[in-house]
Amino acid sequence: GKEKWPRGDEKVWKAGMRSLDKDVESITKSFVNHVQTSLARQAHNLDDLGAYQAAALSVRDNLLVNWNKTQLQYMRKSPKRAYYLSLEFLMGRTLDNALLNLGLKDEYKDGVRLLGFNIEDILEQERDAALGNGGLGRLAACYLDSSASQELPLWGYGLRYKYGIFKQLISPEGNQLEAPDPWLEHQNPWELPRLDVAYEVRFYGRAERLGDGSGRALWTGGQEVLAIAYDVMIPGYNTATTNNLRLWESKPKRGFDLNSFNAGNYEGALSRFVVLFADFFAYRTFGKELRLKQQYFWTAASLSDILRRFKNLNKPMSEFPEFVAIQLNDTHPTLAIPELMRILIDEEDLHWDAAWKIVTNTFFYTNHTVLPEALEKWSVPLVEHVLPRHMQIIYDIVGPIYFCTLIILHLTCQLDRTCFSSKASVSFIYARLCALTMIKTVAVEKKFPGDRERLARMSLIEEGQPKQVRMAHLACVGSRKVNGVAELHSDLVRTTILKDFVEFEGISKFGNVTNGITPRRWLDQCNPELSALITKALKLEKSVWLKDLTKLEGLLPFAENKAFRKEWAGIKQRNKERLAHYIETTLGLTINTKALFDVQIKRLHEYKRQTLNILGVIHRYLTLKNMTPAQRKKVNNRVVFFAGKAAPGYYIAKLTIRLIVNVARTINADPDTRDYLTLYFLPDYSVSLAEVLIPASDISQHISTAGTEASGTSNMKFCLNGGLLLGTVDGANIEIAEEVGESNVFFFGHLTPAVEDLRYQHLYHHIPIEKKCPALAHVLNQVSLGLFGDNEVYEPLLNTIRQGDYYLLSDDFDSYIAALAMVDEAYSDTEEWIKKSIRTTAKMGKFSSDRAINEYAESYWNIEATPITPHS
Ligand code: GL7
Repeated sequence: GKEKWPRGDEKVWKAGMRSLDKDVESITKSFVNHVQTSLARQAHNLDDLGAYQAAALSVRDNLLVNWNKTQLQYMRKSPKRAYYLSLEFLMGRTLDNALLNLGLKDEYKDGVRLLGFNIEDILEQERDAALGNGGLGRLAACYLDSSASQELPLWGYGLRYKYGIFKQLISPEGNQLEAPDPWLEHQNPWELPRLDVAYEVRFYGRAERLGDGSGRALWTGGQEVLAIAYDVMIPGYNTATTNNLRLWESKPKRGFDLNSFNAGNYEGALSRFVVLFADFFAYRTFGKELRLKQQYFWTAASLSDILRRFKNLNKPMSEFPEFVAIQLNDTHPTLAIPELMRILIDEEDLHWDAAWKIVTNTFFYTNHTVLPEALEKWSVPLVEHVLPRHMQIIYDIVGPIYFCTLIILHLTCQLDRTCFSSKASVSFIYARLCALTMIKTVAVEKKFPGDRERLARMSLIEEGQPKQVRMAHLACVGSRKVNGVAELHSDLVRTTILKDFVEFEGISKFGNVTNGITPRRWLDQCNPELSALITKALKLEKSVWLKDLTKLEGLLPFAENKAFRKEWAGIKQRNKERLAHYIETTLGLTINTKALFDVQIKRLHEYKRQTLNILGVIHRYLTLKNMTPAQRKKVNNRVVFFAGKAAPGYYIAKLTIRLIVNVARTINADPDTRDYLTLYFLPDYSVSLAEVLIPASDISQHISTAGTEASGTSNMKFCLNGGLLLGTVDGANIEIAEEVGESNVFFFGHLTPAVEDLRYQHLYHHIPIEKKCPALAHVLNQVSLGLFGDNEVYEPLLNTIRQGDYYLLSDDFDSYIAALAMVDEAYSDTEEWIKKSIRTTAKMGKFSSDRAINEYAESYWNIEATPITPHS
């Protein structure tokens, strides 16, 4: 029977419940209370950091009021829920966002002022939660904000890394140095340890098939660890809905490992897993086993948690996909597919086909890159070692395909020993030849008779030494639907990396959801003055347009209004001054704010072509040097900003940073040119730094080789803040141009379909760079000759262009320089420029992450908004 609750007298319970703070008085009371009882401090010894902690704890109390209501109502209404599995969540700071979403910004500002503090100083105390690398991790954070704001029942699942992405330091020579980011050093007020929510996760050991033809197996031995939950509250904007982000920490199962402890390896004995990999390519070069264990630890714990919640509903297992949708953010959580199969078959006693049906109706896979070097592959021996049962299951998924391949190739006698390691395995797979799934596989052969290459291409296992599991193929066959992150990228997914699967499974499985960004953080918070001006112009409540960003279109007529343009430009100017002030106080550098601000901020990567940008800057510098002083006076002043981290092992990317730093040193010191052109590399790029840089930009650069940047999301942030875009015809740039009109963006460079041919030409019909692109050759030579010091140091970087030029800098350089000139020309016409800026912001409605999350909810997950009633 069900226990009655609450225990005791309901009225007494209700009277004891905390309610939301609404006025300054209750806020100051709660603040002082936390100073006294949570921090054990007093008025006389409270600094800004302490004040931040007290403010954060009192805000957290408010979040928890809503969080509790939300979780209770989800439990009572039991709607279908979605789960967003992401190895990265790049949250940035929380306090300001929580205040905005709760609608308590002004009250807190007044409250802390009464107590002798300044809210801005308090906000500055918070460290970024930087549990991610770049766009993929920040996208996950924006989607959490939007899911709560759109009242969707969605939880995030991730890892509670002990260290965030490394802190980037730049040495005097211009080298990137990496320092750890122990972000949990001070207690983190935004998380709630759930020491009672714990699951066991196993690694290694032995998996033995039962040999009864059922496909079931027993997985025993090895090592077991515990996953412990930490919850992070995710408040929606202007709604009571407060969703959850559950992060897992690892703990040894029994006390701790005494052997390691005695050997002085205390840290190692505790949690080894929870370090962030500082690059989505990094796992290829080191720590592969650790990364595999991380991925499994996190997916296994998350699935256990999801299953426990589902079981509370008392529904038959077959209804699982009617209550649960699981989104795989890239292939990182793909082990969830064999893991759910394992649970359903080995623990829940389901038949293979019933289990496979559940799995393939539960998962959804988003691909975030088509770059071959970034597609995850796991070596078969490694998976066999760490996760022996999962390797069997993966083979059971591919088995029939394999079998067919072998039959087709008339090689049935040479059954691969590692593949079919036991008789039981062979008989199981053989049994399944007759099962339904097989009919499909046989259909490959029927549909494409004799197409051996196709079968090899489609296999989940890549031949070679060692064999490798292709995670994108596994994610694809195990999911209900697959999508890319911008129109062009989704097309590339359909026509390149998953082409065979499209032909086999039908195009309707392969969709697109163009990325989005949350306008709360990326406009209202980071650019409050612009937000206020927009509210005034639109004559709408801020809460209306911030939740329906297409309302920004109402700004279009204001482009023709001179007084409005003046206000608009004034805000841009003050944002430049804010950035200059920030740089002055943090780096001690003085920035010329009467100049065009040109910004490229993103991870350092050859495909993103920061090199093209810096070579363009050098070209500009050399041109200025050749001018007379009178000629120079006619040139637009330009300040170029770079920021971004390079993966610690990525030599060429680090060399690019070094070149930027040393070019900056030379040209910023040159009295001939420094009034017209200066250059800065801002160290330690982060979400918080982006929030100061983006509103100050006139032009931002998104100049990847066509077809390589899946979407990009900072491009949307700049444009939302009235910065214009200089870019290639790639990723979401294309859709931005579609919205704002091509006359409001600066496009250049070759298009995606040309890229393959150009690369072929580089290889087989090489034209020396002096002939092909003299302007670029000249720039390269100046670097080689030591104009920026560092003789010889840059040769490996320059040689990537002189030889092979995989990212096509020599093909795009001339049109890039021409596009920069067009920017100059357009910027000279100030009024026209401001019009472009206003029109750009006005047409950014499509790129709200609210739109994107609703597309996932409707067309993928089939979940519905579940409003939370504040009083219950
Ligand atoms: C990325 C893409 O490179 C980027 O273009 C995209 O905007 C982002 C979010 O979809 O995903 N893919 C990837 O692996 N990383 C990205 O930032 C790290």
